[in-house]
Amino acid sequence: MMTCQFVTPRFCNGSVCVLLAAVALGLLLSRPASAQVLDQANGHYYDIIDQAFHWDDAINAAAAHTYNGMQGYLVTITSQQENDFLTNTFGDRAREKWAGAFRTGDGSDPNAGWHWLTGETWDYTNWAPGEPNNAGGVENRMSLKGGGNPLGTWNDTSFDSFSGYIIEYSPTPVPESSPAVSFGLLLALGGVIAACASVCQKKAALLQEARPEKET
Ligand SMILES: [Ca+2]
Repeated sequence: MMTCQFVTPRFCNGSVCVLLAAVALGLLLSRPASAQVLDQANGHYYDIIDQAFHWDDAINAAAAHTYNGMQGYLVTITSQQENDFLTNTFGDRAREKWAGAFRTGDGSDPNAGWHWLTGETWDYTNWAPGEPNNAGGVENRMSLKGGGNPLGTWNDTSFDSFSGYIIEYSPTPVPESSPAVSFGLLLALGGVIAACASVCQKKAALLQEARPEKET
C-alpha cells in the first residue's frame, strides 16, 4: 500500500493519495509570487501581500520585509503618478490593501487629521466617492477601496479590519522621528497604558472578591 506524507494514511492511500498530493502541489504553485517592482519615476520598489492583517500588525509585517538592504514599510501614496503606478502594476490585487495612513482627531471631519506613518506631507488624496465617511465613528485608517469602486480609490476603515497590504521600499531613509510618527507612537502608547490600567483594575477586583472575610 502506498503511504502519503501529506495526510494521515487513514484517509489517504493509492490514487487518492496521489490526487491530494497533486492538488497540494498545485495550490502551492498557484500562490502569487512575491516580487518587488520598481517605479522608475521615484526609484522606489513595491510589493503586495495578500495575507490579511489588522492595520497595526501590517506595520510590523511590512517592516519584517527587506529588499536590497532596504526595509519595507506600509506604502505611502503621495502622488497621482504613484497611485497610478500601483493600480497599473497590481490591478485588482490592489483592492482592499492597507496603506500607511492614519487619522487623528475625533473624526467629526473625516477629511481632517490624516497623516502618513513616514511623516511625509499629506497633500495628495484619492478617496472613493463618499469617502472618507468615518462610518460608525471608528474609521481612522486607510486602505484601497474594494470592488464596485474605481480601482485605486481609497477608503477610511477601522484599524481592526483585516486586509492585505502593499510594501514600499525607498533607497533613501524614511524619517523616523517626524511629528506624525511621534504622535502615532504616543497614541499607541496611550492605548497600551489604558489597556494595562483596565487589566489591573479587573485583577484588583478579582483579588478583592477572592479575599476571605477577616475573622472577627
Ligand atoms: Ca469608509
